[in-house]
Amino acid sequence: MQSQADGSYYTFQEIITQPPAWRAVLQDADQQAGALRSFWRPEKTQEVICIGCGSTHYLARTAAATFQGMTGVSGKAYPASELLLFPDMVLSNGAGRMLVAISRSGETTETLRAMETFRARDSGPVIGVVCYPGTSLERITSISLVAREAHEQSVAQTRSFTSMLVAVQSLVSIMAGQPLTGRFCELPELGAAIIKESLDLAQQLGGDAALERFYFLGGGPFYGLACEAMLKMKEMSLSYSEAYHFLEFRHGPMSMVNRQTLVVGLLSEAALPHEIAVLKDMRTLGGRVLAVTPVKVPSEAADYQIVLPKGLTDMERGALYLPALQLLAFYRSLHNGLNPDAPTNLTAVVSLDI
Ligand code: F1P
Repeated sequence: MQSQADGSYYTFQEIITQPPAWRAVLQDADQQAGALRSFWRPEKTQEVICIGCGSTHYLARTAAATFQGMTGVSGKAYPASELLLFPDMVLSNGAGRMLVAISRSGETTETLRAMETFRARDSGPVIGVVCYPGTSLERITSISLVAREAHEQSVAQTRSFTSMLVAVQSLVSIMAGQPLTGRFCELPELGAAIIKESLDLAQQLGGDAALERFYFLGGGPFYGLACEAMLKMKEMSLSYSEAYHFLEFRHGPMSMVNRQTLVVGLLSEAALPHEIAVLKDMRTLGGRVLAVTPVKVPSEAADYQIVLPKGLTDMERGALYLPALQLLAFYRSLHNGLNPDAPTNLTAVVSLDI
């Protein structure tokens, strides 16, 4: 059972109020659909480059996979600093690029300078995804999606991350010529139900003193989300946590699996049997397994499972994986005697003199 004290943390409040922020994003994206579409010229666009820093770099990874998966146009993701410091490694010769710059604050120096680097070399559109209106980022973009209800007091991104994810998915749907209708638009209701369902399990595992290591596995559009879940665990709770692609985990990292390990699988529909096989192997090695999954998996593959609602594609379901994993990090932070609202050594925005 949750205690009243949980609700006194900004982080907890931001995690549980994600669904209304997603609803606002869906409404705004729908209103901007015509304008957003006017920047999409598939016949002229050879590549979509997605950038961000930290959490938003991981979001960029999911964004790039989603762009390519839904439009067929090449999607690549980089930390903003790579575009800034190694532009020749990021921008190949030839025209036809679009840049998607993602930043909660819209003020992270590396992201702004990287956008200027792109602008100086390429005439393609620059699309911004951000949580505050009127930022420095917006001034460099051709058009921006603002997740206006997703701003946060906390340093660690939770509500902002999933809201910008929904913004990116809306953007890709619009550009792929798919109207924002159907099950995708029910994400807010589905998310509220998942948060309610997963609270107790997240609290139980977050507070489990027998667990010492956390591994997050995901592939395709879910690799970026696995990285984000890993980062939440580190930032909030200073715990040992890593993220891998599912099948990569067998190539070395699984030597770390023991009885003190929780392996969290973010399962896809596309690769489900292969991912289930990895989880079974990890249980055989003595690890404990939490599966966040689009369909129920056999009990040999998972000690715990959060089964996500049906009717969404791998490209649409992403936001539903994260609330339980954010809560896991929140409760691990409390278990470790830390303040989840004030992660060690971190500030909300990294401003550099460059
Ligand atoms: C991104 C960032 C992350 C970091 C932390 C605070 O800023 O600095 O790198 O992990 O969560 O935010 P932004 O460009 O998205 O505002």
